[in-house]
Amino acid sequence: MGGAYREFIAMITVNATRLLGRMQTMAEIGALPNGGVRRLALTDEDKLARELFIRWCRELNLEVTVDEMGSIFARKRARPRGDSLQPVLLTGSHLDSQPSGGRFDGVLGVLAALEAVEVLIENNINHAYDIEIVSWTNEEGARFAPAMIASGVFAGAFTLEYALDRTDASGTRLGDALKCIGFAGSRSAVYRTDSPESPESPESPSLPSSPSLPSSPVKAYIELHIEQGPILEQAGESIGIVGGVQGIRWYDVTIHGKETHAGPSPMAMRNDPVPVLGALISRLYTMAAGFGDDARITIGELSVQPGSRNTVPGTVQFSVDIRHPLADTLQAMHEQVLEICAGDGIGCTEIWHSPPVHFDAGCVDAVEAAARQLNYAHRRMVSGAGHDAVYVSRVAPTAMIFIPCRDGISHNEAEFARDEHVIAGANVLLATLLKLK
Ligand code: HGY
Ligand code: MN
Ligand code: MN
Repeated sequence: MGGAYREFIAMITVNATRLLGRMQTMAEIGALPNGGVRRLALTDEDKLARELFIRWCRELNLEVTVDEMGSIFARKRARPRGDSLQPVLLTGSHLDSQPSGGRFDGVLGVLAALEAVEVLIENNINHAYDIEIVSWTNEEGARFAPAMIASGVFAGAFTLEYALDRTDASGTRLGDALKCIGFAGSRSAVYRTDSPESPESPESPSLPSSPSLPSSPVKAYIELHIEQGPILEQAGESIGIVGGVQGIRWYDVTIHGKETHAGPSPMAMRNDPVPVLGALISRLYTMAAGFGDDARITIGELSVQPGSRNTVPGTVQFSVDIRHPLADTLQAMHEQVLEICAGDGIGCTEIWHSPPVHFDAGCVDAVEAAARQLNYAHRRMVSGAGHDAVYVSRVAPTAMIFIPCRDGISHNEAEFARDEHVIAGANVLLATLLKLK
């Protein structure tokens, strides 16, 4: 590749107006009154977001397929086009959100990938590998636990059957919700480089009718995401070179009591689970604090049955999310959760374990070289949040790119990233793909 062409390539940047415009259009789907979004996985809002993304992909003549977990893939063939499928450069993130989520979480990675591909098309840039954009189903785990379940199936961490059988709070199966929104695709959801052709299921009208593509070797996976924490903003840096993700473990805890009237029964005669809840929560938070500044604990779901103010509860249920960058420490925390949440009338089930991961050094270096080439202030860091890149890194060289978000706030309607950082992240993604192509 001649010097002049190399310079031309190095100068290419994304179309800021187009990317920011698409981010805004996508944010209108499931928009909430305070600037956030509610697009829980496989709801009608998620369906609308999926269909909008597919429309944009097909306007670029990308080959769109949907897999058995409903993840959407949009492929740009290598240029010059080989006569068979080339190894693929995979890039993307997710479109589903938290119940009152932000409009950047996940969407940034999907739409920046779309923008990068459009820049390659309009500049007729050659690339030896096919480039495929992916929007993973149910990254958040807010409706169907665990999180990152579709990329988990892709990487063999979960069986397809297990994933399709997950149910939400109302008892709806993930597999049935997929069918209900017309995204039960039939491209293999499990990453295999030799998967046979699997025609899209004709009965799902909203599925793209293009021929399905067997998966092909993934040369690399690069995901752009907001940091969802305060580090980059506090340091005044624009780009995070993400070398890994901390470990996560999730539990469901149930405390059994006995329903009775709130009035007549003397306190000593009650079997009230709420005082037990108070003691457990205090011990769990004290435990986490004992593991230092890198330890995390969150109780995000809490429910009381039957949920009447003048009935002593029969049961109390709550979720526990613990995190730590070090596997051994996370294991020690895990053992203490089980010890604390043991006892008569207390049930504790671990429902998810995502060990800490370290990304591929070559991919991480490529991201750093791209940030340096574009003169963005940057730093290497570990992600506190889980991402689909965690599971994809089990089967393909992987790295992530972060941009700052205001006050480190995310999973909150106030989530916000500055235009200049959105564009910086997309430019680093484009430059990284150009280095890997
Ligand atoms: O839980 C997480 O860290 C991610 O947002 N699913
Ligand atoms: Mn996310
Ligand atoms: Mn999230």
